[in-house]
Amino acid sequence: MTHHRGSPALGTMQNNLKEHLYKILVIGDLGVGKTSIIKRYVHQTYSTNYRATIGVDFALKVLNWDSETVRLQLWDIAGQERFGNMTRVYYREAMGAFIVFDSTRPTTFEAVTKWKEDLDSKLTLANGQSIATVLLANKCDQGRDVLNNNGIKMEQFCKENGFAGWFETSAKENININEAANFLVKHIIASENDILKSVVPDTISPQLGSSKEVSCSSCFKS
Ligand SMILES: Nc1nc2c(ncn2[C@@H]2O[C@H](COP(=O)(O)OP(=O)(O)O)[C@@H](O)[C@H]2O)c(=O)[nH]1
Ligand SMILES: [Mg+2]
Repeated sequence: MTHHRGSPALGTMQNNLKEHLYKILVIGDLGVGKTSIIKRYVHQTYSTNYRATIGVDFALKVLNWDSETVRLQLWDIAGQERFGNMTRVYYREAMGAFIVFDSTRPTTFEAVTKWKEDLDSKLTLANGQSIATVLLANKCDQGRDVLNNNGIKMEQFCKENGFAGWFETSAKENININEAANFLVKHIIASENDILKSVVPDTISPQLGSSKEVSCSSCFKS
């Protein structure tokens, strides 16, 4: 039986270039520079007074990544920082996060673990891992009291608390923001590959009598 079908719509044809869209959360205490970092990264601007609009704000950054396109959807928060936590709905489907503190204000560093715990308790990847998270010590142009005085080795702190790494940044002087973002994207892509590996085994061996069906096996039924 043959169906006569019209030619496939050109618009539905896939090109070879892969596109990635990643939701990235930017969290941390009030005034640490979350909005400033996003504005610097996405719009190349800096201002000393961003009005705290209540709610959630988005900014989109497009990167060329090894001949592929990576779109980063950066989620800013405003007005909810004082609660020190966010709803699951806000975190949903994020693939990466920046947790920001102000390197001149110790209390904002103390809040970092609280933010990390909130994030990890409400969001995990399909393989049960937490999402790629990078710690930012912002306002490094103003000083690094927190880093100098608390006696904590940051590498150690990152390891113990599940951060992929950390950067000293300045939204004001444009220091390390692109570097931190590239680092995060690298880790997001790695975690995405991990998920794919855990979902699609390298070799598909039929298991007789297995009650567990690999959901994809139906693709191979004739
Ligand atoms: N010196 C300095 N000030 C900054 C930096 N980033 C942000 N700020 C200032 O810190 C204040 C709070 O920044 P904002 O982005 O609104 O913080 P948010 O509440 O985390 O979004 C503003 O006055 C910013 O101009 C930075 O890298 N260096
Ligand atoms: Mg803000």
